[in-house]
Amino acid sequence: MTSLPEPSIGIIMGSDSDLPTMEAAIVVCERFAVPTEVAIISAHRTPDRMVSYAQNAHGRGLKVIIAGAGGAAHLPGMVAALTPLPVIGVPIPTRYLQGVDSLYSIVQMPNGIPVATVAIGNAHNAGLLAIQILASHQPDLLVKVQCYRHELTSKVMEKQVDLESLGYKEYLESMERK
Ligand code: RP5
Repeated sequence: MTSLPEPSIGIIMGSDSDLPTMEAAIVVCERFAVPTEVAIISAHRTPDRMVSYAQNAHGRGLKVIIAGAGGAAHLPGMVAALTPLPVIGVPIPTRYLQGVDSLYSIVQMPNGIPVATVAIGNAHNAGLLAIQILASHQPDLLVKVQCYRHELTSKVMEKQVDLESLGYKEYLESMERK
């Protein structure tokens, strides 16, 4: 019998309505073949579940927690208060305040209990940061991160070549067609 790999990264969110935003973090972890677990955990609607998850996370082998929440967005900060693991907060865009509320709530942590906060809606960067935290002590993963950075550089340089050959007007038109 083959057992599933133990998850290293916990990706949690306050509601299933956060999943479309948080999907980008899951996709990044899949790209780097790092096992994750995904869970809906609400600081307000399932407070006992949040406490239990956060307190047991390191004992279960998780290394990093990514927590997305919108509005009052207490989940990342409360989880950070309950676990010694690094917590990365993703401010979820909201209907009326566009996620500025989520951002301010998540980023304003008191001394002693940090949450590494990414830009509003940028679960992709949260996934990458979690991968980089793991990679700091996993040489194979560090090489993958370096390859990813090379890919980013190559893409920019390809664009530069196109910009120079097409001129900016045609380049803009080609962007609009994409
Ligand atoms: C927060 O409230 C969740 O993280 C979500 O972003 C927001 C709205 O939740 P739903 O009403 O869509 O379940 O706790």
